[in-house]
Amino acid sequence: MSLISRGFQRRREVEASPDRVPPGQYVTNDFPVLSAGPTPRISAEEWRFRVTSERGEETTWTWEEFSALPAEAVKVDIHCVTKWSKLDTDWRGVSVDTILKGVGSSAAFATAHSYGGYTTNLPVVDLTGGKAWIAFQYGGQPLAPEHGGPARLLVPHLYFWKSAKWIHRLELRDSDRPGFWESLGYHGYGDPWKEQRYAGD
Ligand SMILES: Nc1nc2c(c(=O)[nH]1)N[C@H]1C(S)=C(S)[C@@H](COP(=O)(O)O)O[C@H]1N2
Ligand SMILES: [Mo]
Repeated sequence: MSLISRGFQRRREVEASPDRVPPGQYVTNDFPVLSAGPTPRISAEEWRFRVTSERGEETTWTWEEFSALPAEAVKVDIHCVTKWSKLDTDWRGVSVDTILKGVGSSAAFATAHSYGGYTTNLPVVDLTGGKAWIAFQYGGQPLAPEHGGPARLLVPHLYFWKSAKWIHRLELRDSDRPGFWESLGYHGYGDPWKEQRYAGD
């Protein structure tokens, strides 16, 4: 019974917004947790976020300093390579533009490093221009540890594996370098509208 009604609901949502659901994706109302390892538990006191430039210069924010940065509400659709999409997710975060404002860099690539060792690579142009955030709230609540709290990268226009949970460092680089999933065969860029799931797609 519940299976049937859930199926109907899903189909209705997909039909209501075909322009918002990339090929091969289905809409879910759940918020699945996908983590390649255990959930790191990082307190606000020990949390640090740093940006390192291609010249090795380092900028570090404590939680207090990060919390003082201008933040914005973000409502976006997210798309996981395992084929679920979730529409109108509500976040609060600091734009990566804000983060990079004081950092002198002309690097073309970035690697996001997480507490726990996860990494993922992105072009800097996909992190700037209002396209990416360091998100610290979801649904009006502090971001739960399972979903990347205290703070995670949010890059909704790419598959969600690019949105590194428990982000610890943004490494700005002159050259691209595959991250964790990218080294294991996932696509280097990951555009859900082009179904760039695996290398070669
Ligand atoms: N640090 C870290 N970030 C990560 C992952 C991970 O395993 N570790 N998984 C990625 C993948 S594959 C997805 S789909 C999303 C899942 O985010 P969620 O658990 O909040 O749904 O986080 C991404 N960011
Ligand atoms: Mo994923």
